[in-house]
Amino acid sequence: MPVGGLLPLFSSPAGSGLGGGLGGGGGGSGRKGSGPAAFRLTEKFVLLLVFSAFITLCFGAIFFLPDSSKLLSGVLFHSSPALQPAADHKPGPGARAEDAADGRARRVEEGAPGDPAAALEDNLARIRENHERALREAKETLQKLPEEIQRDILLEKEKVAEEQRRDRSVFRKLPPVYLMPLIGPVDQEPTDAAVRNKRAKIKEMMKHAWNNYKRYAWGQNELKPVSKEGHSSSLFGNFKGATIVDALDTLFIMEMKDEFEEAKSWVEENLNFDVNAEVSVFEVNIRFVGGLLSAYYLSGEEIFRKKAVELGVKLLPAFRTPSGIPWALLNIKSGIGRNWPWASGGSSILAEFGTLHLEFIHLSYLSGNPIFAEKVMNIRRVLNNLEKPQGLYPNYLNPSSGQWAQYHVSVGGLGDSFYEYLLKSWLMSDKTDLEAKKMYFDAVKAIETHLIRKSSNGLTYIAEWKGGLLEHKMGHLTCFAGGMFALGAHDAPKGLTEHYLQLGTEIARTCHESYNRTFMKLGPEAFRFDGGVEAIATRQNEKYYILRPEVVETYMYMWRLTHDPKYRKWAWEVVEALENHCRLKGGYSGLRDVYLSRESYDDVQQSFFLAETLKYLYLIFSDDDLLPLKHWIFNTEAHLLPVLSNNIKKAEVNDQ
Ligand code: DMJ
Repeated sequence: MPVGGLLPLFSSPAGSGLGGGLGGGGGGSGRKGSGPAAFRLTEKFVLLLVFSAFITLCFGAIFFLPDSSKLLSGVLFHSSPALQPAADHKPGPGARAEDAADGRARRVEEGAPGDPAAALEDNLARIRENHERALREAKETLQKLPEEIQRDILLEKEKVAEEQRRDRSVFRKLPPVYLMPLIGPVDQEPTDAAVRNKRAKIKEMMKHAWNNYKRYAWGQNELKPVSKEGHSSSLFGNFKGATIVDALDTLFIMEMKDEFEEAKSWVEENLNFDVNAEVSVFEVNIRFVGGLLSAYYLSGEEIFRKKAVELGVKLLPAFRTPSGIPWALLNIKSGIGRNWPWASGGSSILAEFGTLHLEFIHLSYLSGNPIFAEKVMNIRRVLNNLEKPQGLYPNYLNPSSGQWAQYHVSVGGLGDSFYEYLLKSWLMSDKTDLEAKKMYFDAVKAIETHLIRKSSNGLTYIAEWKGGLLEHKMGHLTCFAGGMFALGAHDAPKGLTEHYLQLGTEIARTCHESYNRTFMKLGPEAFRFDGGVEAIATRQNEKYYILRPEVVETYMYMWRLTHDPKYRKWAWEVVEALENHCRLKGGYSGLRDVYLSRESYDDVQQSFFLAETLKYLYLIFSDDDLLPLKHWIFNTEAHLLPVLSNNIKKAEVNDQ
């Protein structure tokens, strides 16, 4: 209720979201006007709406301003006489913005907007505007008769169902598609025996992870290696087989042919999207759509294309918002979407709606239907039309108003893969998508100015920007950015190629340090550069490691682009640490605290461990002719998509 209850206050599709649910639950038209029982039900509905509006009014500010204390402290902070430029940054007690309210000496980050009061005023204006709109919509709904509300609900449901029927029929028959001759999906063994052995070891790790999943959790989403049973996170709703779909291309590349065949058979016989499931659009896109597309391009097996397009069609109703910015969550059966309730008053998240582009362009290419590309090009148009604070992209966007919500900026969680997809859109288009290129380099320039800092001992890190103040923390997720900077370096604006390669090198080093400064030699979820520490997690809830790939991802790009042997050395350290601390008889597990000398397991073998971590490690110990970067793009889940040279024209977007 708290989630759905807030939704009608935003827009008509959202209103239909709750309405659809209630209508269905209440028995729909069967009970309409059939007596006092039905009247009580609609009465309840009206009460629910009033209650929702009340809750929103009372608690809206909490959603919109979870960091309001920091903004306020920013105001005090700004008036402090003890301001110093960022270049003098010396982490230590007192460097944190939270302390500003205590009246101790503080500093404002150079390049942050000079006026936090204005930022606060902006945020408040946005809140006011959103609340007023919410109230207006609630009032309009309340003025309707109960029968009218029910009729609207039914009409909306029918409309969604009709659209879904139409979409499905369009895609039933897929056109012939020209598959480019693939370069490098399989390769020769490395000639150097030591490298060959290391690569063989990583393949053995994949076998261990796969065999245990097969033995204890076959068909489920993920494996619990301690309990030796299946695990499913709510991200996938009732979808099944996340590990199978995520692992397909790694199995192919490692030439695990029998395993690839059994995975393919499972997809043919069991992968079913006709379920009543509320899923994360982003997760399903990067893991399921991405995994199926990649398997199709590598193997040429038609079943993977068919399933990818079928799933893509199922995701289309997520875009039914006033701005076309998709919902984060979608009920695949009803086509009704909503956003995470914790996301700045029900906003959509940059890293989620900004991480659909690569897969959707390929869906249009493979289906011959431009609709997918149109959806993601519209996202880009909305973003391009918005003013960006200091050239930065905030993490939250209201899909009803098409305006930014909170001013939080991050290259880690909530923002990360949006930047990655800008660069990769440019590369995947065979360098014809100049708009993506410009957006990427403009964004990186702003990030460098406002978020990237150097610690007093010379470690470069990417901080988080909150309404103009910096939080000197870097997430494990942010570590992918080293590889991204290096990958984009070649096409950087004049004179900046070396600079971006260097930036990639420095981020890789910082992330290596975050691993090296732990007992387990595996990095924490987030590490800080304040309170006298550098690259160390200081909060208990940031000390875990869940088999994430971002650090080895950066090593992979750095290795390919520089061939500096230290990246193979560092990658091997990760292999040893995984073997020493995460490997169990029943598979691989994440760790609750990487600073302890004794393992405490989280009991989850994440599907991305097979899709990404092991794939990147394997590539580091392979020759460059296995999947050359010139011809292949890795989606954010490390699934492979070929560069669409001239063929992209066949799926060209009608970008009205
Ligand atoms: C993966 O699912 C993807 O890499 C995503 O972009 C971010 N998080 C996980 C792995 O950490």
